[in-house]
Amino acid sequence: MRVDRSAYDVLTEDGPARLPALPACEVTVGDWLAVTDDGGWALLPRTSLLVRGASSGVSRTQPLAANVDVVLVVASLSVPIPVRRIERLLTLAWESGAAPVVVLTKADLHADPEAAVRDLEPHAPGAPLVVTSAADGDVAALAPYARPGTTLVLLGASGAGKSTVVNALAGPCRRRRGRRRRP
Ligand SMILES: Nc1nc2c(ncn2[C@@H]2O[C@H](COP(=O)(O)OP(=O)(O)OP(=O)(O)O)[C@@H](O)[C@H]2O)c(=O)[nH]1
Ligand SMILES: [Mg+2]
Repeated sequence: MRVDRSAYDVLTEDGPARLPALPACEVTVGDWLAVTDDGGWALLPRTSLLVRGASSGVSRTQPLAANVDVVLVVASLSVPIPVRRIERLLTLAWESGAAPVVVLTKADLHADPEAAVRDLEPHAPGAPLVVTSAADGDVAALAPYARPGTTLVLLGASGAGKSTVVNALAGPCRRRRGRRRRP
């Protein structure tokens, strides 16, 4: 769940635990570890790995998240669309092994969201483009990409609307779980 220099916060069947970090081992958020009762652990194979800096040619790359199924590249329709940033994040997502989806938020603040989609389409080949207005909780267009058991990561500039999308997606899940719980 969280990686510090000296320790990892992990979630086990018995609840949260803290494991000592090993210097040479690049564990990251989303990794699955096989853990023994005495605190030993081993890193399990990954299905995907998001890495910062992989395609920009910098010498030191930094793992961001592992085992992600879908990367939501989030941008706001309330400001000019950051096309180059979206292209960069799409590259990062494709290289990770996860499936990218472009999410254009704040449709309520844009006169013609469909025109914005048409303009962006040539810059996002192979990635679905989804328009949302998450402030009023309307993220229905994301339902095909946020099925139960799917792990999502959201990338995008500060203020793009990532947390608002997460809250809109998580709200109904929390209510469903609550109803199922037994006394
Ligand atoms: N009108 C409108 N406002 C929105 C929408 N989505 C988000 N906002 C507003 O935009 C602001 C930024 O949204 P956040 O969800 O906090 O953005 P963020 O991407 O999580 O930003 P950081 O956490 O700083 O990276 C907040 O004031 C939201 O209420 C939307 O669909 N429509
Ligand atoms: Mg946020």
